[in-house]
Amino acid sequence: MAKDPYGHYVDGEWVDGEGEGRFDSVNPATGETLATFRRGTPSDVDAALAAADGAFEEWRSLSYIDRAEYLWEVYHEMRERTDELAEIVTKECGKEISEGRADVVEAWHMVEWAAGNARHPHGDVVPSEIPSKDAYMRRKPRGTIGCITPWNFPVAIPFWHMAIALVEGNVVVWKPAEQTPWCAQIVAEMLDDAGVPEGVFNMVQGYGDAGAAIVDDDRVDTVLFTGSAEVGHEISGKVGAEPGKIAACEMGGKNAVVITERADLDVAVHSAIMSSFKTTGQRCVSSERLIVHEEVYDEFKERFVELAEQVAVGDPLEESTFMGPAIEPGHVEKIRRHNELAREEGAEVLVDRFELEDGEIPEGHEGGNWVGPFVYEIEYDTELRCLKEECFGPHVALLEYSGDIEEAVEIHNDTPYGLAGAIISEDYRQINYFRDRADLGLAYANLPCIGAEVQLPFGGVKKSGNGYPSAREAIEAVTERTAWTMNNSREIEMAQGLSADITTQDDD
Ligand code: UN1
Repeated sequence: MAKDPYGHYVDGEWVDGEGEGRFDSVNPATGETLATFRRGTPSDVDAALAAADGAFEEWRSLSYIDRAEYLWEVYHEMRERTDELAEIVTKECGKEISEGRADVVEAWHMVEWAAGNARHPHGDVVPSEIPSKDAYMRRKPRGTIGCITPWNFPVAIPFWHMAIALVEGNVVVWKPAEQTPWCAQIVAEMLDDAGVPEGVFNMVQGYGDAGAAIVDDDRVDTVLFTGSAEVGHEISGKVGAEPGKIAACEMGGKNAVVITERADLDVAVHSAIMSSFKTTGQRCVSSERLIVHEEVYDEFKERFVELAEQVAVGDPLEESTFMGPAIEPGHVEKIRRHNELAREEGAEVLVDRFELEDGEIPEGHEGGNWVGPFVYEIEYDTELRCLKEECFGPHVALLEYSGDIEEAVEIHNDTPYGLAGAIISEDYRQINYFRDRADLGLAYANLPCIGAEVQLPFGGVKKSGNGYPSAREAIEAVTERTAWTMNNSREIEMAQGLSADITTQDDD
């Protein structure tokens, strides 16, 4: 069994790897070290890829249903350990405990979906012009899938990638986020407990150099990446230049909630607070813009500001906490820079809880990465960087608009991103206009713009991604389709009226 400092999981073994480097898992709410891990190197990735390569033929030759059996084992273990794992998620990434639990629940939902899907039809029967021809779609696994996952959903997102990749017959090399290696260790232990055959699943702990070694290697057929736009665009640029290789990337957003003159303001305030501050704004679907119609602007602003002043920041293990800490000190600095940028660009600051009051920081948590809501209003201008650049924190702009829903959607679409968004309105025409014209992959009405369920496709447009990192659409990224046609007759007959006669010179 693995011991501190924890290592990697390669070819069915817990290994130390080649590197001397170590790194710690740190509780963001206290600054306390939770465990120490070995930092993987490109040569550890090389060993993991060799193991994966060697395991592929045998794994792909199992049936979908047999492969899924291993995932059902993971499902049962994870479900039974929900509360224990929820606490670990919360300790390691700082999300308050209901979010820690939701992360684990989302993970076993994804496993349930992928393993259950093994018994569902895979593909279509397609008609042919020729009655004696059968045509249908089949799928083949692509081979080795490199998975690179973020810290903010340290259990759920790895399973978005890996559950589907494995059931579809692929082998996996996974590089988890360096901020949440403890969660990754437990995910690897669960796959080991399930008896997944050697080499089918491999994990290398570490930083970006280990991730880059996965992306660069020719043995990797698909890279599944969820994380920052900066890294994701680098990956998709690199992989795009390599024929036959695919990168499915899900990145950030500069998401918005549109609140029209027909909004129910109770729903609006509730949705906006959840969208902006849940997970301390550290979801890729979190909202950093609230686009509010002038007729309801003042009332919405008053109510939103009042609540933003009061939301409970504190110990994430307490049920009464709404917002836990930011992930790491460097991220607090990033949030500070975004708050300053908004100020420099002329923001009228309405709530500034960036530096929390002494009494707000729970006892024994002085070493945590504390940061509270920052709310500002600013006149919409397409030149403003603060309305385009993702902060990934509890940082949100109020923008007043006048006119029709068309005006709101124009402001909504004026960012390079397009991941998630919501409209709050009682008018179905406004709602449908938003649904059809807002540039995004996940659209909500009269709801927060967070909290997607696993059976829906998840992913965005524009700079947010190419739309298939999870659920149904991930299957596209980890399989190849074969359009299969078989002739049941002894005669060869062609579609499109194409002649099948072979004429020879003697025929003249
Ligand atoms: C993310 O924001 O990084 O839709 C992932 C949600 C979650 C997943 C979010 N199911 O909020």
